[in-house]
Amino acid sequence: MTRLKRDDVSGIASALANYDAELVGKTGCTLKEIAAKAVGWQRSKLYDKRPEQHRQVAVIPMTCGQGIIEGFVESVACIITHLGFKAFITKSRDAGGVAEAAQSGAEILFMADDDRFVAVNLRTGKVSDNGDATGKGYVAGLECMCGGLEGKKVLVIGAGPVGNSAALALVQFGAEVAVYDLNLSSSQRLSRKLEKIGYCVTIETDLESALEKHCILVDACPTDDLILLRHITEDTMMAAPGIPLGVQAAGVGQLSKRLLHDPLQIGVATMMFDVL
Ligand code: 2YG
Repeated sequence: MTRLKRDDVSGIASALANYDAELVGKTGCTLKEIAAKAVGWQRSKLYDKRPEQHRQVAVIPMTCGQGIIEGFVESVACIITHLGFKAFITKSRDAGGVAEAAQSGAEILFMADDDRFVAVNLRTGKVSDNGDATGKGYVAGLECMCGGLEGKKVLVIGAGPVGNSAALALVQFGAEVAVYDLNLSSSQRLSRKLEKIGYCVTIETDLESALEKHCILVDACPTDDLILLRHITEDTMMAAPGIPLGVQAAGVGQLSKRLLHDPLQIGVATMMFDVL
């Protein structure tokens, strides 16, 4: 589980409108449309039934473990507000923040300690975990960017919570999925899990050869400089939820509009729709 740093989140709030415009340029969809698609909303539902504005969303700072990340709750609240919901940051932290949120009539809570980042719907009991939401949110964005994934070969790099969620979303979009993880047993666990629900996932044991065979990539691992310039062709499309970004700097320019990567936006937006 990668822990964000202050610098990872410091620019999110001020650049959100530009980020969304960039998303539309890459995928044809807004952040809201990608998040809604990730949780199975038809586009019409998004525009027919505007998400109730009165839904109060409380974002609660948590001081446990390694403590507060400066700018984290502010970024989360800003992303939620950008989607059209009413979000506020509780004055109190930890249990006091939960109590303040409940007493102020908040229906949805967002909070993160060092192990879990969750959204909770107090009314329905629905919970969304950031890892799960990030995986399916990025795949929804990739599906828009690729103009569909039916029958396309996609390589998932990293079989952690994000990679598992991404692999499931990919097979549900009809993609042919392969997975690579440094730890073979993680790949085997992912493959067995999807096999149980009727999907076949190829296990790649060598990253170099896997990258030669795939041009649509989901980088769901916390390793930088994994994807080098020589791995990138004009057909490469990449969804990169992993932090830090796994693409070598020169490769980022090469990929330009065919790379999805952000520290929080897609994951938080998907969590919001996941608990509605
Ligand atoms: O309330 C706070 O400011 C802190 N307790 C937040 C701590 C968050 C720790 N977790 C992470 O930094 C990441 N797992 C968040 C999600 C990264 C996006 N994939």
